[in-house]
Amino acid sequence: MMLTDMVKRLMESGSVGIITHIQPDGDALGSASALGLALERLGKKVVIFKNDKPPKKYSFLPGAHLVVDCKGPANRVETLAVLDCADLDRLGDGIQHYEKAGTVLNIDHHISNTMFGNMNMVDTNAAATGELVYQMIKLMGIELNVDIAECIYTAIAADTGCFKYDNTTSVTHGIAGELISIGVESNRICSQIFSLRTLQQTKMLGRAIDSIKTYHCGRTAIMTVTANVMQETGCGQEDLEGIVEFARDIEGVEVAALLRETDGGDIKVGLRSKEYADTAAIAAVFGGGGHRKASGCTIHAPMEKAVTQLIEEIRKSYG
Ligand SMILES: [Mn+2]
Repeated sequence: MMLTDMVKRLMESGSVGIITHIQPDGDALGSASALGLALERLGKKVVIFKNDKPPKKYSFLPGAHLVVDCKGPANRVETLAVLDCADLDRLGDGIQHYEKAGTVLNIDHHISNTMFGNMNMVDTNAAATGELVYQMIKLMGIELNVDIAECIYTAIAADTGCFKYDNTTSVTHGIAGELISIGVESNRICSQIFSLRTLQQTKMLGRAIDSIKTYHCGRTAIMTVTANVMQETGCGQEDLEGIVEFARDIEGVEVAALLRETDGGDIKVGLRSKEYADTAAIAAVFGGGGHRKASGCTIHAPMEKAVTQLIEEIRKSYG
């Protein structure tokens, strides 16, 4: 499938719905807003179906006037663009719009995508779905304005860790360069989505860093956060985003993990590696998964036992 065919389909559609995955991230939200604003400029009737509450740090994104709750009534749209969503489970309550839609366009960059669309464009070389949306908007012949550029920039910056992760290519930088020349303030967006923390989140970061223990001659770093600490700091799960990277970034560390005790007593684990270790394989032992350098799983055991089990699997992964 070519993006040109998808763009042709969108140009022929009077009404277009846009939806992304549950627990939306910057790529999902930025891509949806960018495509929505572009289609609006073409005179299309556009709605963005909001799936879950977006993280507050993305509330600056333009295009809020297009957003409706995905739990609302499913009015049939001629074409539904599903963005950054690997499979239908990830649509949550949005599945009703998928079932009612005329043509479904599946636009994504996850290797695990199940090709659920009538038209599928899954490009695993794209650093972000935002790169694909950028290309689509170009094919529509729309001149980018600052609002659309900001959405695309946010999408790409979010999925590349502000151009640090190894999915970042010369294409990524090329697009980013053009967006900056249009007027995107790169420093403001990158600070907003990666550095900005509430006081509570900063206190939590302190507690998590304080908990770090290293194993395997310093190659493994483990952070633990108990349900008690969550309560004391007043933090929720979303407040822990990115914290594990402080453990990974320690000199000499290859694998880092953050273990969080849930109210139910299970342990949620986030794993990161620096260069070579396959954290997806480690997570898979516990029924989880993800990417090579970033993955997650749940361990059904008390904290101490979970740590013991996890460091044993991490040790095995060093061979
Ligand atoms: Mn993405």
